[in-house]
Parts: sequence; C-alpha cells; structure tokens
Amino acid sequence: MWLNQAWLSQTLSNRVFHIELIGVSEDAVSVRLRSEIAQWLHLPLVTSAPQSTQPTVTLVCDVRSCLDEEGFSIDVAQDGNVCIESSSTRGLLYGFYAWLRDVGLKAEHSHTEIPDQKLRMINQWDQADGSVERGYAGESIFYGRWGSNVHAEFFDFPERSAADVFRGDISRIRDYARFLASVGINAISLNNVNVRSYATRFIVEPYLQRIAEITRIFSSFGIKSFLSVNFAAPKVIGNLTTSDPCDKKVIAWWKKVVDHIYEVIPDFGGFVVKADSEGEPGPYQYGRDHADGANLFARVLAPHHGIVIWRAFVYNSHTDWRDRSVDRARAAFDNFAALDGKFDDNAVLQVKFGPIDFQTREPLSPLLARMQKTNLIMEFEITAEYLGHQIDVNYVLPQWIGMASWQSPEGSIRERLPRVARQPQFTGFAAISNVGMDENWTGNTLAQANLYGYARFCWSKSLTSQEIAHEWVGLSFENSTTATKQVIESILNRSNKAYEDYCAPLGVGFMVNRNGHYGPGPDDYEFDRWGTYHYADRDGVGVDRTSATGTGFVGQYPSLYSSLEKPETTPDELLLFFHHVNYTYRLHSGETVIQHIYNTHFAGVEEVEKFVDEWNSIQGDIEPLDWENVAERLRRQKANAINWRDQINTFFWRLSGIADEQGRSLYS
Ligand code: GCW
Repeated sequence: MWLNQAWLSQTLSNRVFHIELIGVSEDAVSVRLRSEIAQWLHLPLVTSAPQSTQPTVTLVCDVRSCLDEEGFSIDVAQDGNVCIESSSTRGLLYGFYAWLRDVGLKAEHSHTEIPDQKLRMINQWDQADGSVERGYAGESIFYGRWGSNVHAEFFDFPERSAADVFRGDISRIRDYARFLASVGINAISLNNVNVRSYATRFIVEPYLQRIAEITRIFSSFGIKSFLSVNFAAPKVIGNLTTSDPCDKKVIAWWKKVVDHIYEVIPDFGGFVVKADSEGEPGPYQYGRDHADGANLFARVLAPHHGIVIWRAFVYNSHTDWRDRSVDRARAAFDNFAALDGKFDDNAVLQVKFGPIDFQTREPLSPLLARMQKTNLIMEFEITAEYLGHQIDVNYVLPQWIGMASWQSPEGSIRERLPRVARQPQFTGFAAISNVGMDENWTGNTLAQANLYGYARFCWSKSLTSQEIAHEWVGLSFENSTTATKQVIESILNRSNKAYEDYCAPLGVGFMVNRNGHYGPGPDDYEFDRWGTYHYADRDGVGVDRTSATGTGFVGQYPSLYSSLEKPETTPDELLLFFHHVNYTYRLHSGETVIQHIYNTHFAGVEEVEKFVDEWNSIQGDIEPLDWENVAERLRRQKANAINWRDQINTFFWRLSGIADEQGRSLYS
C-alpha cells in the first residue's frame, strides 16, 4: 500500500507543519492529524504560526468555510508554502492525504475537492473464526487469533473468552484505517453479513468492548464503524421465543442492546442486515415484510443518529430449474419495489449493482433505476469472488464506472442516488473488501488497485479508470521508470476485458466452477437450485427475459430501457443475459454468436500470454518481491485462462456442432 512510513518520513522531513483550528474543538480526527504528522516526521508540530525558511504546510480548519463538510481546498503558493483548508477536521484529513498523494505523484497543485458519494463504505466479510467469506488474501485482520487452529478451538471449547476471538494486532488495523482514510472512505462494517457463531454476540458484552477498541481506531481516521447483525439474535442470544420485528419484547430487546452500544461507542454508525437470504433468518418467517424488518432497527437507532443498512440481496435460493417462470434476476425488484417510500428516513437499502451476483457482465439492477423515495446504496464486490480470486489480474474499475454511469430520467445512476433519497446524506456506495493477513494485503499485489480504485471511484465521478490506474501505479511503483509504470498500467487497463473474454460469454454469467467460484464449470449450476441458468442447447443459448415471451424481467426497467426487449437493440455484451438466440445469430459486430465465443476465448488467452511477456520485461525495475508475486499469479492465471478457453469452447462445439471458422483446436 502506498502510504508507508519510510516514504512519508523521507518525503516530508523537510517541511514544517502547522495546524489552526478556528471555531472547532479538538476531536479524535484532529488528535490523529497532529499525532500522524508528528509520528511520521519524528518532529513536533509547530503550534504557532511558523517563522521558518523551510516550506510550510498549514492546515486550517475553519467552521466558517463554505466548503462542503468533507470537502477541502489545497493552495500551493509560488514559494512552495501550502495551505490546506476545510470546515471540518475530517475534510482536513482528506485534504492532507490528497496533498500527500499529489506529492507522491510529483504533481503538487492547487485544487478544491468535494466528494461525490456521501457514504463511501467498505463491508468486511470477516468472521469470528478468522476466516473471510470469499476472502483471497489470507485470514481476517480483525479476528481469529489462533490462525488455522481456530475452527477446532471454537467447536471444541465454545466457552472461549472474548479476547480469544480478536487478533489483537492493532497496528495492522491502524495501517488499514489510514489507507482507507487516505482515499476518503468514511464508513466500514466490521463483520460478515452472514452473522454466525461468536459474531452474533459482537453487539453485547464482553465482545462489544473489543469491538469498541477497533472502532476507536477507525474513528480517529474519520471512519464510522457498523456491525452486521443476525436478525434472529433476540432468539439466539436474547432468550426470547421470537425475533418477530413487530413483537414488543423483541423491539425492547433491540432497544436495550442499541442503547448500550452507544454508551460504549458514542459515534457508532449502525447496523448492516442480510435477512431472508441464502438461509439467513428474516421478517418473512413471521409474515412481516422487509420494511417492518428494517424499520425496527431504524427506530431503535434513530435517537442515537444511527442508521440501518438493509440488503436487497433477497432471492429464492431453492429454485427448481425445471420451472422457467422463476427468474432470480427479478428477485430484488419483486421483493422491494412495492416497499418504496415505506422505509424510515434513517433506513438505507443496499442493492448489488446488477440483478444477479457480481458477474463479469450484468445489466444495472432495475431497483436502482426505479425506486423513487428510498435511500439507496449501490453495492460492489472488491474481493474477486467471480473475477479471478486475486490470482488472475483483473482491474475492475472499467466495469464499475460503466455500471454507475447507466442513465436514468434523474441522471446517471450515481447522480440519481441522492436525488431520489429521503435523506441524501444516507446514500452512496459500499463494497466488500479484498484485504487479509497476506504480507501484501491483497494476495496479488495488483489487486490493491481495485481497493484504491473503488475509493477513488466513490470520491470522484469524473476520474476515468485509466486515470485511477495511473495514480495507483505512480504511487505504488514510484521508483520504477516511466516505461515500467506504463507496462503495469497497460496490463491493468486491459485485464478486465481479457478476463471477461475467457469467461462466460455475452453476459450469460455463472459458467463458473461451483466449488469456490474459480475456473470454469459450464454446467455446474445448470441443474442446481441457485437460479443461475444459461439454457444452452444444441441450437442456442441465453435467457429470455423479455416481457413478450420471457420472464418479464425487462419490464422492471423504466421505459428508457425498452431497447432491451429486442435482441437487435440489445448491446452485444448483454445479449445472452436478455435473450435466448441461435448460435448463428449475428451480433452487431458482424460475428455469429458461436464465432464470437470462439474468438473471444482464444483472444483472452493470447492477452494473458502477452501479460506474462510484458511482466517478464520489467523484471529488475520493481521490487523483487512484488515482481515475483505477480509473476507467480500470472503463471496460474495463464493455466486458468487456458482451462476456461478449452472448456467453454468445447462445451459449445459439442452442443452446436459448428466448427471454428479459423480451424483452431476444439476438443471433441
Ligand atoms: O455471491 C454471494 C456469495 C456469498 C455472499 C452473498 C451475499 C456473504 O457467494 O458468499 O454471502 O453473495 O452477498 O450475501
């Protein structure tokens, strides 16, 4: 990660720092700012206006400033003196790191910034046993003190004390918090949305005290902490006979729990809830709807200014593949559209960007385009569950930026969120983190670019994916030559397309190995209960989701998207998401579907072979450990890409009997 102490000490040691707080009292963030600067520089801060010949950096926090609370301005004078100004200490913190980034990129300049999305959140899927659901970078940085023995320990000795559940490595958490703050993240949920075992008790003593220690670190970096809660907690840990959200005893139980949390953590953010989904408990069990469920939490959190973030990832995960009328893509809309306007002001609905589940290519979730009176968060998955497990290089910003740019009558989707909200400050983006205990945080060093990039994408609506990659590479490989940096940037910028090329074609999704979601498994989910089908037969492939002859999913969109009803007016890359077509159907590109499948799968592998060569060409110009890490990952990526190519091509060749026009190897 780019903000390391050696770099900072070296870069900043010739500056003098001065902080002025005007009309603002000291808070955790200002204490952090002072101590960070002192610690990095090994120099005390200057307390009064400096009289120095060295360039001065003055940080002014002035409540009278008319900048947005989180915004800042940086003024770089001719003489090298810098003034960073904000109306809040948090804004100052962001301004300080933005200036550091400019220094790191050797591009110091005056500018003013206001973040685009209000909530810029990270979701951890870390579990109390130290594992991370869909984590590909080692164990949790928060939990699981006994490493790999922890599972046995848990189940054999359920009386383990609170201290045993927490890793206790505060410095790693602090580094993580600093990194997140440096790119403007302002909220984090600390545990997995599937709340199991000890995590159900994080909301009560004695676990809460340890959670509080973690939250204090994040608070000092201006980041609000949230906890995921188990909807059934009143029954599981509260000794009640029900968890019905409308039951008075249940409401009283949650109120007591929440009141106590705020005694211990006064700036606690609130709860994240996954309910009635993939086996988790929820309001449907009691004949209630999801507004009843969410509002229960909203009301007990409201007196403390907390919010509840309720996930819209609710679907029937016990589908009969024989029944074509059930379409998982419809689920979020079917479960939530009728509840528009029924959620309290401090309840927020968190919606995955696409209607299925973070595939390489999906259309926008229609819920995000249709809700009119609801606070919404758009959800992304940084951890590369379906995107190569941080083995394959896959810089995913092009996809995310594309998703947030879908148009609606109220502007692009990212602009729409605050415009249709009950409370615009409770809207934004959330994404599942990709970090763990691995030395380089993210398994593949290049996967750091997605974490960095996600935060920059939250902050700015104008940065392109290439600009973000340029920043990340510049900061992470600052000692390398420009040519080397260009090689790394080029690999990143081509990686998302390459990955999509060798995976499931044209938006059909889920041809993934069901055992962990890495590598191909064209029929692994086809006759299964998860509702993720491609319907490939001897004539054609794809899901008919039209209103005329299909599942009616297209009808969930505003009329703006009516072009998706017909294959001729559907973008090629989403054709098989919306339509079942013959293999000989001709795309706008002029290729037939089958030839497109063959061509992209050969092209994807060729691109990965180029990545390998290009990476080899920069050996010696980056840190050996980083070079070796990515080289090793690329070797595995190449094997994976070949596997995808051969299995997908063979799968379609066997079904269709149509040979490759170019006569390349397909297997019978
Ligand atoms: O994609 C699925 C993942 C689950 C995850 C779920 C969710 C946390 O395979 O591992 O559970 O999404 O988003 O809740």
